[in-house]
Amino acid sequence: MWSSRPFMWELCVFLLSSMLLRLATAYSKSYVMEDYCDDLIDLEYNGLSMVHVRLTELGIYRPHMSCTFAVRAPPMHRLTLVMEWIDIAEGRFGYCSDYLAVLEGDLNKTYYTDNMDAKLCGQKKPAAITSSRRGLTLHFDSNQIEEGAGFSAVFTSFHEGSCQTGEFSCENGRCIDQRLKCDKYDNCGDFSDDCLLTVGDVVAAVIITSIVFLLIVGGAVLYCYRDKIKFRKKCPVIGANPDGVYHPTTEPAGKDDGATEQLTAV
Ligand SMILES: [Ca+2]
Repeated sequence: MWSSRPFMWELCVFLLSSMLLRLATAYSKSYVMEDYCDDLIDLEYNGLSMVHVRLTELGIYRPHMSCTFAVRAPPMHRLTLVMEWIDIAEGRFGYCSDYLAVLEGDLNKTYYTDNMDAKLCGQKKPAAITSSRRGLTLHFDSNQIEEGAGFSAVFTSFHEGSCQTGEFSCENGRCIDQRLKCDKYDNCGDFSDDCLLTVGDVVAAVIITSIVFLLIVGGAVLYCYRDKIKFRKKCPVIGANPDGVYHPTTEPAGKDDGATEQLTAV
């Protein structure tokens, strides 16, 4: 039991340092779209493999909003766009009063393609969207009538062919950054990089288990120590007085005095 403690400690240190290293080398970044209107996020320039974007941090988006946000993948790469959730006000008769448009290309040259819905609204998530080139652009527009919460989406850079070291091979044949595996986001577009537990979940579980283990061991040590003290009190050392304190044996006070008296009489 005691010999497992160093191992647990080393495992905790390893997992924590791995987690800190992952955090130190950022490969993903979150953006609030309304703070980056008309901006282009170049993944290669920023050293990113994934971009998480949310329309607004508020509970509801602003009326009369018009905002464009673009992402560009590194050379020889394309983009997967996965909508996490969407809540955009629908008009009557299936007409989108507010809408999100997903367009091919970056800010300078955008266009609709057949594999994308022209305008997204309502609360139904579309299937994963794949760019045919390096760029994808989001354009959001709202009127003054009614608003929703907006949307949250994930852009992921990928390439096809042979995956290199440090890349994860998706079941759909795409290669993505290995670090995107088990990060709770569907980066492959087919969920094949998903896991039941994320890296953060595993680290948290190990830390909690270690704390519980140390508490149990510490409690057991304290319990035994307390029992040891009780035992000593119940079973005093042989030769000790009932008060538990040992006193050196001394002759009765009057014995020496009597001997002295006899010698004096002689
Ligand atoms: Ca993922």
